[in-house]
Amino acid sequence: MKLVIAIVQDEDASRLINSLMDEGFGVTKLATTGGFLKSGNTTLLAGVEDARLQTCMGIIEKVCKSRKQIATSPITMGGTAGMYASFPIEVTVGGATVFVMTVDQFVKY
Ligand code: 2BA
Repeated sequence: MKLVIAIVQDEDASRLINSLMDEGFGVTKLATTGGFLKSGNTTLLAGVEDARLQTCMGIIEKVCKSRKQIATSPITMGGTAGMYASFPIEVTVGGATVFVMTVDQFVKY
């Protein structure tokens, strides 16, 4: 069995959960925050039988879209004067950042 950890954009989360559950996958949703943009994203946990891993990955790839976002990057100016300014940068986020881990044991009590 594998544990799929998928970090996705909030906009894609509901559709992805519905698509996975329609195919019989169990899913847990976590509200998370990206370290770079400091904005909300969604992390899904799914325990998946090895034989169904590619089906799960295919659904994630199909549903999750990449999007451009504007982030603000701080820069220091003026050396010892210690002035700070920020400028906007465009980053492409997603579709999905996915980790696949091997599960040693899966138990439901
Ligand atoms: P964030 O950390 O908020 O990053 C959002 C997007 O900002 C990233 O999209 C990437 O395009 C850009 N970015 C991140 N760090 C950067 C940097 N140091 N300089 C310039 N641009 C940078 P994605 O790569 O698609 O990542 C989306 C979200 O997935 C991330 O949100 C983070 O929550 C998670 N993530 C990505 N890589 C990860 C990793 N190696 N481990 C854990 N979480 C990860």
